[in-house]
Amino acid sequence: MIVACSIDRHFAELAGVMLYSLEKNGGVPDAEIYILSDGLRPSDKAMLQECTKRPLRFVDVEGDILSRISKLKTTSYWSRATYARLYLPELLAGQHRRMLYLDADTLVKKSLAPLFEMALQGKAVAAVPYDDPTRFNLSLSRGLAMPYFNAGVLLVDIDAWNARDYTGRITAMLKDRSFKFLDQDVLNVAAEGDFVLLADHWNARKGWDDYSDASIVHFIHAKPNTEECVHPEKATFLAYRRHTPWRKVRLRTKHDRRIRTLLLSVRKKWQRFSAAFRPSIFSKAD
Ligand SMILES: [Mn+2]
Repeated sequence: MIVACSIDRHFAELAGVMLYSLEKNGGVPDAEIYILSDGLRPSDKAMLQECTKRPLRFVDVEGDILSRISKLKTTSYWSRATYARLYLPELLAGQHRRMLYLDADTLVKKSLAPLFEMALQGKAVAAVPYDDPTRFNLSLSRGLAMPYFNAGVLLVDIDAWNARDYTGRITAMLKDRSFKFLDQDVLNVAAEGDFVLLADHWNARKGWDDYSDASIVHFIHAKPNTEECVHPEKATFLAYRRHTPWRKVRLRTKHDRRIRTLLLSVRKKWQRFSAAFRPSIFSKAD
């Protein structure tokens, strides 16, 4: 079995703390850990490795995957790495039976063993649904009561995923139409009627009175490595963070975030600019 995560440099710190929590509380010492890396530097990888005893398996986003995702829409919070994870089951085909995908902004609080033992009834995906799926279904123009899941904790039967060509269908859909919640929307549409509903404690997002009931905490809004975050589980995050190489790094501020958004928009403009000129260079050679 596999636990996987997909990140760029910006999420390395969160992923590091998540990996520490997985080692400490996850109760699945035999699980192999895969990190899909979009531009991580050797120093980032070394720091991530310090968070866990298990050897991390890094898969760099390059070549075929990169060419498939580089044209898809990204934003400051939906990076290429969020798409790259949709390709993991293809990459891991034939090697493993089941994959638990965890967002970097999660913390493992209890044993994950039940997720690897539960029956998936032949379905490709299991995830925690939203209590009220209305707003998501509205933008997807489909039945308002249809179950809609959060994709930050995703249990995947790798063979079933590949047998139904989820990756291929998802890539085609992302090219064909636009989605408000991008990769999460597209996963929900691809998995319509084909997923198992997990109990809330596997992806405890908000509205919990007592997080001691949660098996996996998911920081969906302010991230716990920021000053503005007031999440009740931020203290747990900071306690775990002290066991990682990020222990001395200061928490991020709103100012840091504004700078990052600005840099991303400059980079995007540059990418668009250079992409506009590239075809003319190659067409001469044809
Ligand atoms: Mn998340």
